[in-house]
Amino acid sequence: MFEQVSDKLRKSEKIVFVTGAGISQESGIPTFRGKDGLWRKYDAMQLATIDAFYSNPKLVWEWYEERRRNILSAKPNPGHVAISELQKHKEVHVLTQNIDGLHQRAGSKSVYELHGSIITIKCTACSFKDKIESSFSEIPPTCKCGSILRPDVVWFGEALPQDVWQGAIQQASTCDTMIVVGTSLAVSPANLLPVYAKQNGATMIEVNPEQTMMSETMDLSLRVSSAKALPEIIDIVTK
Ligand code: BJW
Ligand code: ZN
Repeated sequence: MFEQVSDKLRKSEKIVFVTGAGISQESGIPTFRGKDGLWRKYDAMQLATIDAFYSNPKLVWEWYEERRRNILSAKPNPGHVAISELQKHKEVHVLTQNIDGLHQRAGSKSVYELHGSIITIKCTACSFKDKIESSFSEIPPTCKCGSILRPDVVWFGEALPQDVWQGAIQQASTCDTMIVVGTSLAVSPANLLPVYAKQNGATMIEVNPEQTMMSETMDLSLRVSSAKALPEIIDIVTK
């Protein structure tokens, strides 16, 4: 099985990664649903919905500011770096649910941020959008138009940015191999991306120490951490 999949991987021209919080876990960024996951400690409905934001913007902003500090002090790990190395050999696209920007910092060029970015802010009323350059003098920060600013992330009940989502479907539907890394696939619609790839006959590989709801449809499941597995996968491709 492993040899068969390795051979298909070597022959693949276009490889698409779907990544989640698990790939950044070894950079010191907590996951959501794992043992030390954020949703074990915090209530998602009080922090990651627009209603929660409007009812207590200060609380939500403080939570994102703390996470942003942690993310900015984190570094890409060998898993992120391996994916960017693969670009030298194959057409590679990364469809990520992460908001941490670590794929880009590792050098990946084609990254689709399905759930937005913690490094960007947007206005709740006008079209203002910008990167956060420094810390805010007051929390919650306000826009020049007088309305409240929010992190440019996708909360529960909100649509994904449509251009990003359409691009991600296109890449997933046309890849030879899809490698699903560090995601529980518990959240829709991102968890449909492996379905699009499978429908197109792609070779499916999963990198996750735990089983997921798509495990049974995978050609190969590697039950190891991504910082360990991804450099080995790159070795196979370039051998
Ligand atoms: C390792 C590892 C290592 C560990 N190496 N692996 C009922 C009520 C209300 C809504 C819904 C409902 N049913 C369904 C919905 C829809 C909802 C949803 O899916 N909810 C489910 C939870 C039930 N989805 C939405 O609301 C989405 N929007 C939507 O559907 O819009 C419809 C719409 C259309 C048109 C108009 C309007 C609306 C939006 C989803 C937004 C998700 N947002 C969050 C937070 C925001 C960003 C942030 O603050 O960070 O995104 S939630 C959180 O989950 C975050 C993540 O991106 C996302 C996915 O999590 P991920 O990455 O899979 O992490 P984990 O922790 O779940 O898994 C980590 C994995 O790593 C584990 O498997 C580990 O084993 C593994 N691992 N160490 C490799 N070293
Ligand atoms: Zn504004």
